[in-house]
Amino acid sequence: MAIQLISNSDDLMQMNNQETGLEIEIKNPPQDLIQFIGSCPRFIIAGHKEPDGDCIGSQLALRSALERLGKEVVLCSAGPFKRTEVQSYAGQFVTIPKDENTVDAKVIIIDCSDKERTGSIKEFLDKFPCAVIDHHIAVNHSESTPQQPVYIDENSPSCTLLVYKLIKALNLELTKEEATLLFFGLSTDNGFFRHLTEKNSVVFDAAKEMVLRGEKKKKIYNSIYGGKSLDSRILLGHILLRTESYFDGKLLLSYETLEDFKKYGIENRDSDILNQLMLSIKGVQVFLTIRQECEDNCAVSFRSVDAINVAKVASIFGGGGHKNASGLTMKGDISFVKQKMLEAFSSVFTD
Ligand SMILES: [Mn+2]
Repeated sequence: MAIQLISNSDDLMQMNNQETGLEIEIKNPPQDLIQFIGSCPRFIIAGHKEPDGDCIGSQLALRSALERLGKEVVLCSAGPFKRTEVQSYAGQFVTIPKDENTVDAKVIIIDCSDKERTGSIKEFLDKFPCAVIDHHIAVNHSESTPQQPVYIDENSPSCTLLVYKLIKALNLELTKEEATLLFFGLSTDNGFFRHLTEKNSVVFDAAKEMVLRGEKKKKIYNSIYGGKSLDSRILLGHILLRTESYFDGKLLLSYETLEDFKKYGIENRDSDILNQLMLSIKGVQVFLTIRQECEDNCAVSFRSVDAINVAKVASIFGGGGHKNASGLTMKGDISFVKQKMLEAFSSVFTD
């Protein structure tokens, strides 16, 4: 038994679940999207810049399904493919496709609802009718229409789960390759099932099918968590040693300097293991990393546990993401950004 939520509000969602103890239902694909796919023989499937396993897994699995329906598909990404687990897929993507591959094409954007997040390919994508499939909290997305179908469900733990539902809605059975790619994306975004709750049994039902049909799970686990460099562990050491504690240990903060960035690059970042280590500390509710990526700009990443909604804090500064995982960029150096972040969180922890 499940309830269909009619509100996008996180707070209402939590209240409903606390009161009823029922499942969160993941939305089904809108008919607009099914028709959008049916009406066109050629698609450009694009994702966000700096793609992760969920983005790549969704794009590749959807391409496979659309090709089985007889469509021509080209995969676009602005890159860079820095994460170790996605590097082997880079050769299947282009930045801008050849003209002959885009005649009368339609675009499907995956794992981001803000076109800016597609990076350098945004202007190219703007020339085509465009659908969106995403699971991030979208502040200003439009209603689904036949010209611009929108399939967004922030309750979905991964974009691959929405692609899974779409493949089903297209009356296709998963192939082994699709099941593997969908599981790869699902387990990337939910930290190999660490971030789910007992309310997510619907997710396990989908995962069960992916597991039964796909590759060995140990292989997928190793492709996500193995293959790291020694430098990535040394960088982790630097970041751990700089950790500062605020609000009686409820918020931990650390930072990566411009020197770290130049020396180790983003390919040696391993945010997943860093966040996991910090959030496992007793009493910690928020972990915040500030990364100075150029002289006057920092990227900030938030992770939280339980009720703290870090997407709300990120949105104050024009950022976004999920309730327990969000981020933003801000002009300024580390000490300036740190000050702004502590001010923002002081109201969270003193309310
Ligand atoms: Mn995702």
